[in-house]
Amino acid sequence: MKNKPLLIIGGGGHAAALAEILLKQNKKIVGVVAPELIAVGNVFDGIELFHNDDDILKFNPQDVLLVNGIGSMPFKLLREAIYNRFKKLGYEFATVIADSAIVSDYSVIGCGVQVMNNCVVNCGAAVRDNTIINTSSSIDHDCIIGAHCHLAPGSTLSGQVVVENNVHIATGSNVINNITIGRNSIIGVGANITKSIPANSIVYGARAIVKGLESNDS
Ligand code: JB3
Repeated sequence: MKNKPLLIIGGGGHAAALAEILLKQNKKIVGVVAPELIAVGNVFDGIELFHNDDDILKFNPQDVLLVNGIGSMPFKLLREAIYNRFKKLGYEFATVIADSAIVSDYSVIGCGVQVMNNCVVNCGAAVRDNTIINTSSSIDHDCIIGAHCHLAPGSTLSGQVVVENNVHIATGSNVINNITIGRNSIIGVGANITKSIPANSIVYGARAIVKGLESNDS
């Protein structure tokens, strides 16, 4: 499965960062799928552009792997929706691990996970489906990161941290060991987390202040 040609969904900054990682690995990218290319630079030069997600259906699910190049920000549900739509249609998502990342042989990386440049995923850690471990983030031993999460650049998790599904950890946040961050929570930029966070919370400030979000549990 590993060497199938790739279709990148999305044409923005996140997709471009993924494309560069994949091109450096000599992966074959047969198309970018986006209403418009807004990434700066010419990383997509020479790659066919498809404007509509339905164009993906022209490809047999057995013949390609998809790369979810839609980024992930709080309250934005498109990335997960696209992942679920095409999984249901029988497509597989590539797991992307940058050459500059250090990922333990004793970690478990789920389907469609993206470990970007200069990350560390340590021994015993697990990262579930469609999660982004973004640039220079560090996940230490025995952490469990749920599905559809985004650890934004420079996030640092000590050992045995549990992050449930659909959590956004913003740039430069730090989480001490043995903490649980409940599902759907948002950890604001630069927050230092020293106590477990209930589901549906929003946390902000270097000295973490916790408030409840409207519960969006379905
Ligand atoms: O935090 C970091 C380091 N990066 C952020 C990333 C994780 O998420 C970044 O700052 C952005 O917040 C976001 O990156 P993304 O998704 O690349 O954002 P943007 O640069 O706005 O690009 C969005 C791309 O998705 C554009 O090419 C849009 O045309 C495309 N797009 C929008 N709706 C879509 C759809 N593409 C497809 N295939 N289908 C859609 O429905």
